[in-house]
Amino acid sequence: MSSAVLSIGSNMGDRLAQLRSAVAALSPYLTAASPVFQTPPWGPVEQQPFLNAVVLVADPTATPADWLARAQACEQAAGRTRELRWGPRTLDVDVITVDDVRSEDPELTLPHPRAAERAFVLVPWWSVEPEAQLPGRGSVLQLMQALPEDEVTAVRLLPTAELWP
Ligand code: A4P
Ligand code: MG
Repeated sequence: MSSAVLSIGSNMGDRLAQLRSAVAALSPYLTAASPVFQTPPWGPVEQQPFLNAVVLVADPTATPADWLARAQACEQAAGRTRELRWGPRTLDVDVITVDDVRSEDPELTLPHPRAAERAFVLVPWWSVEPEAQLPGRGSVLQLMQALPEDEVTAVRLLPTAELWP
């Protein structure tokens, strides 16, 4: 069995519709989806707030490369163009983990190298899987508690925006 954790985010256009498009495309593999959170932009680029969520997916035959290809297919379907690193995007789908796989490959680094520092990944992930572990880094709850409190509280639940079922 191959199980993956994917982070989905959008800060351009109809953000919620784009998250829903990713969930629809991944629905054959979906086992759970977090609520939607509004999150301040992370990183050096000044830009609009994001909507973020985390989805759990499983497929007995999928390789890590298959999950990356499926993530990128979702981005392309949402009209994603790659202009600026860390810049605004209609849809970003990052592979956070695939089982316990560890990889330094720049094409697919696992776990995602910045996941442990990102409240916009950890808070939604913890909310859908409270016992989750980030391979090599420990529990998602502890990683979340290690972040500055204001970064965690800035990740705001959008109560009316269910993604799934
Ligand atoms: N790549 C390597 N490992 C992975 C992985 N685990 N998952 C490679 C996905 N891709 C991986 O990614 C660049 C290359 O990374 C790909 O070719 C892939 O082979 P990209 O998605 O094309 O470029 P990017 O998204 O601009 O860069 P990067 O480094 O992925 O940025 P991030 O980390 O995705 O950050 N703030 C909030 N609040 N919420 C957000 O969702 N997102 C970003 C983007 C910045 N700030 C944000 C958010
Ligand atoms: Mg990305």
